[in-house]
Amino acid sequence: MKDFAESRRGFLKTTGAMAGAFLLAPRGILARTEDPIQHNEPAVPPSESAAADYTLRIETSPVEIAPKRIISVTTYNGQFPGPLLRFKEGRQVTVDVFNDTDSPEQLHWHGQKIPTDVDGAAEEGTPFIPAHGERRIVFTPRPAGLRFYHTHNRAGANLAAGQYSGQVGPVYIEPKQEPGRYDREVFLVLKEFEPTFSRGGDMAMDFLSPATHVKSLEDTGESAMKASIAKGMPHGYEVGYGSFTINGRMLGHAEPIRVKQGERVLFHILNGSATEIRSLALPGHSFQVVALDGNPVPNPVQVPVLWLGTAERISAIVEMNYPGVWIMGDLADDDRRHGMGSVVEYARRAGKAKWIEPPPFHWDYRRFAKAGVTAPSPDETIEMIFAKDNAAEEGFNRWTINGVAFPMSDEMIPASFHVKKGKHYRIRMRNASDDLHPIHLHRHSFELTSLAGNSTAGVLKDVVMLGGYQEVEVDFIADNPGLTLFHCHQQLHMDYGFMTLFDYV
Ligand SMILES: [Cu+2]
Repeated sequence: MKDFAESRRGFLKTTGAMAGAFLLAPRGILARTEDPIQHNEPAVPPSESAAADYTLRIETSPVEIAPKRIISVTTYNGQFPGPLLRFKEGRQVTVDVFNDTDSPEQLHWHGQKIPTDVDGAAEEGTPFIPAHGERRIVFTPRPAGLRFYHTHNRAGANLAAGQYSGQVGPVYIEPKQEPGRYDREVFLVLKEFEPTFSRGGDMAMDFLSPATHVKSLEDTGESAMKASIAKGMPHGYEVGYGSFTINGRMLGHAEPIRVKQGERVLFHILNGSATEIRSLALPGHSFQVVALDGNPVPNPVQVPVLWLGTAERISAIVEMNYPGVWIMGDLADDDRRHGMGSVVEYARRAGKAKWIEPPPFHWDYRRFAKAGVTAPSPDETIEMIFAKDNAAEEGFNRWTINGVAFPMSDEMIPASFHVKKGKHYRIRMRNASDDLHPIHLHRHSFELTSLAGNSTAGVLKDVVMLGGYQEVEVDFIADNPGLTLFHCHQQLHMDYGFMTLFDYV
């Protein structure tokens, strides 16, 4: 926890952002090479021999998630989460990535508008970091805000691979101006470990609002499922977990987040899960949501509970005005009891941390949107329908976009959707399955423009939760040429077909 908390005031008092990154660099990051005095100078491309700004080493390491409870996972720099990387918007960085494992790896810079050769997705043509090899990655980070990095390998049936591993770390790209006034920042990475396969198991979904189902999608999905079950097929595999952590420690086994009354703490929260949706509440407190997926929201309102789909991020300010020792935890009792929480401890307060169930609350992205505004019409609307073939792929559900499952292949696959630079596109996504999908577009941000038939505007994201039998529309400007991956971020779904490519024509 210590590595991920820092004093904002202290930070501002030091010699600047780069010096801050140096002073606060968690274990495992090489010191930055620039002199902080130089940081107003234009970025100069480093020579091949110059030292990198950061070094990441992919390696299998023991991680102690609770005293004497040690798991072995693939990590960045032997730690979980991977080190917090602080970049400055628009200032070029060099990252050396060493792969000490036996498999080629991909390191994806989630949420950044960067070129395909560094984005970190083989499907877009990014070169692999070879097994026992290395790759130097040079790019100019943007946009500002909370991003992250993670492996983009397919896991398939291998629960030690892909994002089931410990290959997740936060990125913070310093904006020119921070949204909101706060005293300090705390980064939280939510992540489960010890995955196992199970059959069935229901995903929480009734938290999403609006809850309107599309009858035709429901009819399609339900009849496909009935036909499959009638043929004697079991439900497709799902994944469950043995342990739950925040910043790699189970609830009760980390240093508490120590706060003072009246302090305003800016939490940067990342759902680093491979497959799960997470929630978070802090008894007696509310969260003022200032950014979603790193992008400032038009309407930073207070909410009692946060919900995050896989790969979503929330930046929220909590005013510490309810002294005590509290569990900030997931609403799912079982997951919280198995570790999904952190203790928040006020100064001069002691005792056992308390959990209080928050009042019922629905998660609605529209709360944070521009009131009364509708997005302008796009140049083109791209229609997509998502469907599940129950247990169709060796017991796993196979997923399709417009009837096509993305092939599991090492070959480059041609793009299915084509865009022109500078044009404004709308993707109309219709979910003919009962599962919730955290849908992600690489290398672009999108604006939420319709949620379950209700128009909205002003919320910019790179992942959106699409509820079962619901429809969502997002708009994006084609402003970053090159192959662009679009997929469900649920590892089991993306690995079994739920993926497609855009190209620029
Ligand atoms: Cu999905």
